[in-house]
Amino acid sequence: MSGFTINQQRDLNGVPDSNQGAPAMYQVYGDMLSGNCYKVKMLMGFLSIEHEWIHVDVLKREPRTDEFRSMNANGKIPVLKTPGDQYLTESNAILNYLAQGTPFLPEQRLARAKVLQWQFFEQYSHEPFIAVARYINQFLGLPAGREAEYRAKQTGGHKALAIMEQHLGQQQFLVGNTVTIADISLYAYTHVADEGGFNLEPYTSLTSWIRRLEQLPGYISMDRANA
Ligand SMILES: N[C@@H](CCC(=O)N[C@@H](CS)C(=O)NCC(=O)O)C(=O)O
Repeated sequence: MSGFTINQQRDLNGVPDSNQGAPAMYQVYGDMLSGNCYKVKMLMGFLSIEHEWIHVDVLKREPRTDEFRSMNANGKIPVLKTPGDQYLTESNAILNYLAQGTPFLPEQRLARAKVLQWQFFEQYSHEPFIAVARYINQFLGLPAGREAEYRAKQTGGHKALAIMEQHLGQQQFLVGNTVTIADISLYAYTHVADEGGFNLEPYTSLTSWIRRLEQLPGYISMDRANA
């Protein structure tokens, strides 16, 4: 018999830890312009999780205020406040927390590890290129002082897109043939990669996957008006 017992019933404050019948509402601090925040909204849409969205303007640098840092010392959105008044940061950690016990997070060990594999890929090999190029181009207006940085992001971004394209040529979703939070993590910045100067047209399997996700029931598009 294993020496491990895992209590999945209560959170760190002893509050029942489940998406079903939670007594209080989740609160999300975020900005829909941010792909990292949008990931959380997208999953909540698919799972019909009731929540309050508290807009924190990323372009006005609101996450950097002392008040905000009392919730996330790292000064970044998204932040999830749980019904037990715990603050959870890091978009992919939030997705794992919310998806627990749902089809968006497989229980089987290897499948679950593959979800994490893609989420770590997203944070290290995808987002730092595609999201940053998008930010420089779309939100800063490609200032001359950051043009070299913007150009340098293109190679890494295309490398990440090519890896996804190759994989999605073989299967419908990133992990197996049903949608998981790995797809949500990668969809967030991929579907707006053109705003970072990445032409997605040559990536035909990738663009089919994008359309496939957009047809799922509960899909919410990335728009501040949808927060
Ligand atoms: N690894 C973090 C990254 C979070 C992050 O970089 N958030 C950005 C918006 S996408 C932010 O809050 N930036 C505010 C700032 O740096 O002033 C996650 O996945 O949640």
